[in-house]
Formats: sequence, C-alpha cells, structure tokens
Amino acid sequence: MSKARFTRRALLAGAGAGGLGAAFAAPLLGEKLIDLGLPGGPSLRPLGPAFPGKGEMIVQRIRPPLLETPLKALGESVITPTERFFVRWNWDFPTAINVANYRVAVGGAVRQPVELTLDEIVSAGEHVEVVAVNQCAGNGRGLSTPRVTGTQWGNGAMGCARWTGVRLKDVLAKAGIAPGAKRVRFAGLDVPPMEGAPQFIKSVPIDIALRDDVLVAWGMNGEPLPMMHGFPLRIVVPGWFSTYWVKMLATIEVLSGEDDGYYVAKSYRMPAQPITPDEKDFPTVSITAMPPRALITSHADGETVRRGAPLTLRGIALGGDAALARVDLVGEGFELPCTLVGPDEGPYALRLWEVTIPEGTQSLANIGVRAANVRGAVQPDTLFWNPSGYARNVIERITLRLA
Ligand SMILES: Nc1nc2c(c(=O)[nH]1)N[C@H]1C(S)=C(S)[C@@H](COP(=O)(O)O)O[C@H]1N2
Ligand SMILES: [Mo]
Repeated sequence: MSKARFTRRALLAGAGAGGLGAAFAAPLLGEKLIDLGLPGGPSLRPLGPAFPGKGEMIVQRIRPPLLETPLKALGESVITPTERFFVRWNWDFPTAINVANYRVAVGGAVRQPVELTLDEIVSAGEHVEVVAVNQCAGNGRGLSTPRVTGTQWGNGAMGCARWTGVRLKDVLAKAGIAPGAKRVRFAGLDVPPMEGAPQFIKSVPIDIALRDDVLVAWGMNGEPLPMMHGFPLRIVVPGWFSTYWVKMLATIEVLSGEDDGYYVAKSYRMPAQPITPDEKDFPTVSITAMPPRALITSHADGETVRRGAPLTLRGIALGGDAALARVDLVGEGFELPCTLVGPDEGPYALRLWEVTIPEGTQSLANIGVRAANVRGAVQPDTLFWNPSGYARNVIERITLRLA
C-alpha cells in the first residue's frame, strides 16, 4: 500500500472543491490534464494525487469521489494496485467508522434476525480469496455516440483486485434463510443527503447469493479495505458488474419477493433488445453479468509508431462471467491472434495479452482487440447503444500513425 499523499495542493483542492464538478476541479487541482478522447463533449480531466491513499488518478468528481484509472496504469499488471484503483460512490459516505460499534444486520425472510459484529463475520466461515475484476456498469459510457447522461467515464472505471472474505452464504446461515427466499438485498452506511432521494441499495437473486465465490469481503490486495473501497466490509460478486458490490455493508436482507427498490427496479437497467436512440418505451432488463472485453493499453489513439518496424501491442482483457478464451487483434483486412501473457489468476481476473504486428504494409487504421470467453460470448463490432451507456463491450478501435 502506498503512503497517503497529503500534498498541500491536494488538501486545498479537496477542501475547496467539495461538491463541485470536474470543470471546477481542474484549475484547483493544478496543471496536469488528461484527454479521455470523449466524443461530443468536454474531454479533458484533471489528473492528480487528489486523495489520501491514491496515486495519480483521473478526477471525474471530487465529492462524492469518482476517480478513474488511466488506461496505461491498468495495463501494467493483472492486479491493479489499490492506490490506482478506480473509486465510485453514488452518495457521500462516512469518513470514520467505529469498528467496536459496527454491526451488520441480517434480516428479512430469515428464521432469526441477527446483528453481527465484525469479529462474528470474520469467523462465520472459511476464509476465501478470489481475484476478480470490479467494473462499473457505466465503464466507457463517455465514449457513447450519441452522448448519454451519467458520469462520462473513459474505459478506466475498472480494476482487478485480490478480495478476501467469507462466503455470503455462511453469513446468511447465521440467520437461516426462510423457505421461499427470492433475493438478497444489501445496503451500505452511505445515505443520500436530501430527503426523498433513494438510498443505494442493491439485491441479487438467491442462487447468485448462495454461490461459493460470492463474498462478504474485508481484504483488498492483502490489506483491509480502504474507506473509499468500502471499509470494513463489502459484497464481492465475481463476474457481475460492481453495482452489486455494495460497500460499507450495513444490512443484508433476504427478500421473499421481487425487489421494487429504485436501484433495481428503475435504475441500472438496459433495453432488453437493441434500440435506436430515438426510441422511448421499451422493455428493460437489469444489468447483471459482465460480457468479455479487451483493451489496448500500450498505445493511445493517434500515437505515432516507427514505420517499417515490427510493432508490439499490449493490453488487458477479461472474460466477464466466464474465463477468457482468446483475444484477437482485428484490423482493416487482417486478424492476428494475441498471446495471453503473465499470471492466470482465475476466470474472473484480468489477463494481459500481447501481439506483434510484423513489419509490412498492413494498415494501422482502426485496429482493435476482440475478446471471447469460454462460454462463446464474443465482443461485437457495433455498439449496443443504450440511454445510460451500460455494459459497453463494443470492440474499441484506435488508429496509429506511421513516421
Ligand atoms: N455502499 C455503496 N456501495 C457501492 C456504491 C455506492 O454508491 N455505495 N457504488 C457501487 C458502484 S456503482 C460501483 S461502480 C462500485 C465501485 O467500487 P470501488 O469504488 O471500490 O471501485 O461500488 C459499488 N458499491
Ligand atoms: Mo458503477
């Protein structure tokens, strides 16, 4: 873990810019900006060590924090260092937690509601470790055309960490699930500041909740979860978008019916079938499991490379809710298989890949990488446009210049 970087400038920025958006944060944070290449809107963001415990991050918003990982940093390792891991909160969260008083209430459709201390959770069952990608459902949303509403993320609202915890099912067993349970719902300690706004509460179907790899986790990359990542406990649902990975866990509620809460029934949904941007009334489904994705991290769109020399590209890929099967480089009129390199940390982890384009006449216009998983899901060549820009997994293409 890195040392917290309390630079005077960062502290001043944090104090002065509370509640202001990225446009205001830029001059406060200083001179360093990054261009996210977002079509149809402002594309520059401040880049800086704006928060304690965080290294250089793309500052999308200061309060509540939305911090994005620069793509180049994501490509450096299978495990994203915690100090570079993206951060997303819907509402402000407590900045101090008294572990002695902390309890997780397990209730709803259970035999016996219980309030568990941190110690009781830690000793609820076998300790399990899983390496898994945590990806915001809105990752890459800012690249949508036409533009959509919501945080204008580039592709850095994701990271891969080693999570440690106990199985959610072992925690549920402390209360005993009543017959007929349908879903399990989680709420955190963060609450909306204004009346009438919905609390961030999410639920998963009971069969997902009982999976052996779904955790109540306290560890991230071998350290206790930092506050920004949900100290002291968060839910981990490998293979599913991180909207379900509720942080600063406060309650676990077993539901015997459907979840009609705002963040399940109304939000985090996408069209059931492809639509056109002018369509209004269409059936929707909840965002759930992640599809495969691959990204080039060694080169950015528009970069110049040497003419007449072999070119090695590198990047990251994930299989989504199933292991990665392959990654292919796709260009105009050619395809090349990429080699998976580096450690294989299991089906839900990031993988690193590389590919060398031999010297020659092949065009470096519109090159991209296409991931496929073992279940046969393959990245598509056209964007599944949806009004919230969810679950983006279109092949991302860049053009390199020869000089
Ligand atoms: N309690 C709580 N948990 C939460 C959220 C939140 O706002 N509050 N946001 C979710 C969303 S939308 C995302 S993308 C992830 C981000 O996880 P991270 O900040 O650890 O990267 O947390 C999820 N868990
Ligand atoms: Mo998210």
